[in-house]
Amino acid sequence: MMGFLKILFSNCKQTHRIASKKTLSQFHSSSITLVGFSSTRLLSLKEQSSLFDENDDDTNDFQVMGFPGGKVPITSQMKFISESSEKRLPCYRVLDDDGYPLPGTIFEEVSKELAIKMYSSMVTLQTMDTIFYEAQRQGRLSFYLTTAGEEAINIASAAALSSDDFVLPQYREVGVILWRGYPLEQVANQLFGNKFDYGKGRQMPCHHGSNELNYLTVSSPIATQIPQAVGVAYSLKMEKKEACAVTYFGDGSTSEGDFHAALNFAAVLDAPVVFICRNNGWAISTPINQQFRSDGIASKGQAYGVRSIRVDGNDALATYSAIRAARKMAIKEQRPILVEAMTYRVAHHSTSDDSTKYRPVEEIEHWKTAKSPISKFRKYIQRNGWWNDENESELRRDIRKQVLEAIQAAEKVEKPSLTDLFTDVYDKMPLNLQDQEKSVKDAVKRSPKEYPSDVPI
Ligand SMILES: Cc1ncc(C[n+]2csc(CCOP(=O)(O)OP(=O)(O)O)c2C)c(N)n1
Ligand SMILES: [Mg+2]
Repeated sequence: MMGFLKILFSNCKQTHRIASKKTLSQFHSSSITLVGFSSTRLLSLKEQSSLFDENDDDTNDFQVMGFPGGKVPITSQMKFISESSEKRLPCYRVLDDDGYPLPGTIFEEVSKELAIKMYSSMVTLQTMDTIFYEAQRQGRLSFYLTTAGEEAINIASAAALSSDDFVLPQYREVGVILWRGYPLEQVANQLFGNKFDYGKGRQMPCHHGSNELNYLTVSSPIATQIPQAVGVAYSLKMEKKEACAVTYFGDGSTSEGDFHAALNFAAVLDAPVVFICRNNGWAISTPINQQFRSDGIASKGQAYGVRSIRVDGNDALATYSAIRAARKMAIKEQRPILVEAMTYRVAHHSTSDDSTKYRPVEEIEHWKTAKSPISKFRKYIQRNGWWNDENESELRRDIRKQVLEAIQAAEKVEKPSLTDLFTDVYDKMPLNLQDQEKSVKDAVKRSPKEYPSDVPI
């Protein structure tokens, strides 16, 4: 190995001395021999000119070398890049746990009106989650997933976006669609899969979506939305729109190849997309140290050429400020931005999970109480004189009533018809689907007791 490096380095000197007298093609072949690339490799004109840059090492002999992709400093030292930096990436925070701004912090000011809207929406999300979770435990819903502990990421990020931006969510961001105007009644219709559900009962509960609100329907397979968001962003770029694509995903999703392909595509296409990773520490029962050995997610951005930030996702003001800045850069500079929002999933993964089986109850309690994003933001608005205990009880009473009414109404609505299973994919239903529809309906007629009586045929 050392012998090979020696040859490589001495070749480098030789090449440099004769480079200025050579033609472009001759220069290519000597450089390519030097770095061990195949001489048949095709180079773009841009790459060729960087290879043929006579100023490469004019000033400092042998210190800089033009390779495909740009100039690289040359070193005689064999030095491996460390697998980790000494210090972990810092996490941007505005408010301390008591809701006081940190000394010297710079953040986007929010008006009283916006702050109250953000706070009320976080409480709505929390109240709604509690009631729907209980409804599932009572057997009224088949499945539910809460956003508990992640209310600030949901609401503050949504508040920082414009309604023209396209959102491609995972499943723990119902607060984003609520912020955009999706009514509580519609949340309930989707959960019960009734005939008013936009998806006509064909998706699992918690798979919300709305064309009107530029919120693409949640997909169950993890991470598929991430490369799709890059495609959406690229189309916005081609249409020269003043908008970006925003995609949400969890820490676990970054173990999928889709995450990596998406970051790379976004970087090389200069796509205006904001990647928001909710690093909540867990992918169901798998902790983050079994997902990756890097310093979280933000550190990966640089490897792909994507500007990145780590932010305290339990701090509504920090999240709002970071996403506002990210959106602005994504659109103005036409580039992707990666935001890693640090948080903790306070609830079980879903109603199919019991998280006390794999993590200490005290840890959950600590995040639920001392680190609650809702309490922190409440302290801030209360200190500003924008909120008081009376407002609080009135808000909670009112939201509870609205959610209960939405549940009761949605539960009574008829289910979508069996025919809806076969529609909406093709403009004209193909013969094989017509056959399948007939065979399902015949089966129901033959054994009516085997089929739910509340689904119209
Ligand atoms: C391709 C794929 N693999 C596995 C699953 C099962 N699954 C559903 S959620 C989940 C964990 C995802 O964790 P993370 O992305 O961190 O999101 P969080 O639930 O923590 O918000 C897994 C493995 C899936 N839905 N799709
Ligand atoms: Mg997670």
